[in-house]
Amino acid sequence: MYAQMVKSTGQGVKSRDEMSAEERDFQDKVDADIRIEPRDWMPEGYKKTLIRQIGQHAHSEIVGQLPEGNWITRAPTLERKMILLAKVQDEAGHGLYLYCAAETLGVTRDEMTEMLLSGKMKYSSIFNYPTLTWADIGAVGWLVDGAAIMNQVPLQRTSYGPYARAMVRICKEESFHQRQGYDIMMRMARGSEAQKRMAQDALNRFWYPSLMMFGPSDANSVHSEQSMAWKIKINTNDELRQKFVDQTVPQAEYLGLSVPDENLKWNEEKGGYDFSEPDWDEFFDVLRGAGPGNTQRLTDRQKAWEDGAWVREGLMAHAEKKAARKVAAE
Ligand code: FAQ
Repeated sequence: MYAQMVKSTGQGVKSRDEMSAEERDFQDKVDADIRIEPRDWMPEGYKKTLIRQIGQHAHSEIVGQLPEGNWITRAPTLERKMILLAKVQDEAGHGLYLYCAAETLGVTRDEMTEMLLSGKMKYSSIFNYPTLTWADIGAVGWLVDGAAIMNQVPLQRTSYGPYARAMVRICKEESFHQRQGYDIMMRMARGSEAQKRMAQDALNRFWYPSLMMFGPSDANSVHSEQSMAWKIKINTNDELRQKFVDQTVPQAEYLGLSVPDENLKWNEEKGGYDFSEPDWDEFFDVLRGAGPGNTQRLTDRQKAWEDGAWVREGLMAHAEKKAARKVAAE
């Protein structure tokens, strides 16, 4: 049933006159910042958009474990290994809170996983880029978690209660993730010449993919207008991208690294940096499945899903047996 639900909802926002009485009441609640809870009436489009966004977000957390998990066995010290292990486990937890939040909307985790594996649901473009060196783990924490926080802090005020509540804890943990990444970068940037080169190379490769995390430019965003009217999104993609650049450039300067953008320049008038757009053709290629790591990521998720089948079957058999015993006892 979910297959038909994932279709884009970007058909423009209804005016008040076009809304039904139920839709108007719903919009009034959203406008008054009253949280929408699972049992409340909600428009089908609101539900679909939430399932798409929360599901995609959950998949991103789970797939996002792969590029970092790859480095657990190669972390340079025991302390770094423990920190990275904790971070990767946190990402699994984030995926679970988010799957649970999506399940309150009537979709199951199994359905969402099958949609991911068949390519009908997405995960964040960023996780299709490889982590080639230890400095990349620093760059992922600093830039990728930094971008994730920039996007997720406002989502703590999103209109759907279970999603907003999941975000509170996720944001706290993401702050630790960002900090540990910056700490790795600081150590490398102040290390040997070779370490500094690795740090700069990681920044060069992760800068533009991190900017892509915020989604296409506002002019090409299909869902923003409606999602913002429903307060599923609080800011536009370009607003958050600008905030991220403004926050991150001074951090790069403090590290003594240079952002790979010749057009980067402080703009006094707008009170923010002018910067180059990412290569949007590359972004859409990655979304279509042609990024450097798409095939590997989905192959890994497919294998994990198949390897875990016996656990799911065992749990189902146990639940069925328990239910049958209960019926027999009644
Ligand atoms: N990647 O109309 P819009 C993390 C798609 S969590 C892939 O602007 P929307 C933690 C979009 O789905 C990172 N697809 O879409 C971590 C739509 O296609 P559709 C994930 C993308 O939804 C750190 C189409 O393009 N965070 O990193 C992307 O209004 C380290 C048109 O775009 C979230 O998911 C993309 N980057 O805005 C874990 C946050 N951007 O679905 C491990 C919640 C756009 O119609 C290690 N999500 N698309 O086929 C959001 O805030 C929004 O969904 C946006 C996109 C802002 C991502």
